[in-house]
Amino acid sequence: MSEPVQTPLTKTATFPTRIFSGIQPSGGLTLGNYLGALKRFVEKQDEGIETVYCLVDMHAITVFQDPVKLRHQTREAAAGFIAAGIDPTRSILFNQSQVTAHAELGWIFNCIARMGWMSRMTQFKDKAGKNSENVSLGLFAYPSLMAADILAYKATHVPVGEDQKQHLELCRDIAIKFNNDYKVDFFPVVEPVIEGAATRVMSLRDGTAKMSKSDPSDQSRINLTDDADTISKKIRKAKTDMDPLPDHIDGLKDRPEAKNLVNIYAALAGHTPAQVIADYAGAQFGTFKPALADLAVAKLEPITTEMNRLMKDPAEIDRILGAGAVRADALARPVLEQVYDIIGMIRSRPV
Ligand code: AQP
Repeated sequence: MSEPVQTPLTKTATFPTRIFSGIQPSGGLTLGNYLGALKRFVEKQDEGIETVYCLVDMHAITVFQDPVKLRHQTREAAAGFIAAGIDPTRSILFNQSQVTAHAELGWIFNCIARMGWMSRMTQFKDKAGKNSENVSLGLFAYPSLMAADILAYKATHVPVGEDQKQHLELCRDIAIKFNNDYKVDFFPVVEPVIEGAATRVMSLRDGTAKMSKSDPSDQSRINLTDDADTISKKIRKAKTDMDPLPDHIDGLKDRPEAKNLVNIYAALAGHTPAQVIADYAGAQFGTFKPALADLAVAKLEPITTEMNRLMKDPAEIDRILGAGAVRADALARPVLEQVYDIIGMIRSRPV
């Protein structure tokens, strides 16, 4: 069966096409991160587009991270990127805190973004819950640092999962306001790239909640570090309803758990959900779940095995991230220096 059609990227008028995206090392990578983001990152790299990928460790600390675990998770995420197909000689791969332009531009964008814009961010509301007085200021300012991540590279396209759409709209608003305030055509207005059958992978325990690395229940997600047996067990135990799969895609409406498993199957197989339904029309979950488990193991096991191999040499991972940071800095620093000039900061330190 054929792969779902990929939409060609629309070229912006004055800016060359450049992709930027990132993932927080706030836990282990999940199947959601893989299908919604990482798989797309690899595709864009393989299409020959200039790609800059970042482990956003400064975003991760908007919620407290144990320092030992954060270092481990950052290396593990880097291993996940490489194991999934990111080639650090073709893509730039680094961790955010090694390129200080992100934090510097993030501050400038804190002075561009409006409180009202930030207050409307649903991810902040979801993460802060009823505790908004007690969460970090960084969590509130998260989208403005994210805009800095992207715009420090004048990136034009950002592959992400569905949940990041609102943050990217804010990034566009920041670029437009900066350009208008300073009467320049300096920052591109970025395009989100939200593609594939699994732009929003849901929890295996609740088809209405996003699969997330920080969900307290490990059963809710598939981690890229899970072994074959664990993946199979989690899929077989995934919450579903009692009905067989429908014979038409419309039959998945109001069946969030069934829809989620079909979407995961489609994304892993490179099919559309309609093709999966055509193949499994009328099948019971007793048939569909083992097929999905086998497919998930076949696709994920090679990645897990390679991650484990890479994690045996943490110094090599650090070297790759350091080399990526040098390349990233060479792109971001001149952009930032121009921003300082545009906004009227004196830059007179002897070099
Ligand atoms: N469930 C998901 N389905 C599809 N895409 C997803 N992404 C995350 N979860 C899903 C995409 O992965 C990229 C990196 O996300 P992130 O780690 O920066 O932040 P997040 O979206 O907040 O991911 P988590 O797993 O939920 O992290 P925590 O629990 O730390 O908040 C993004 O492109 C995102 O869309």
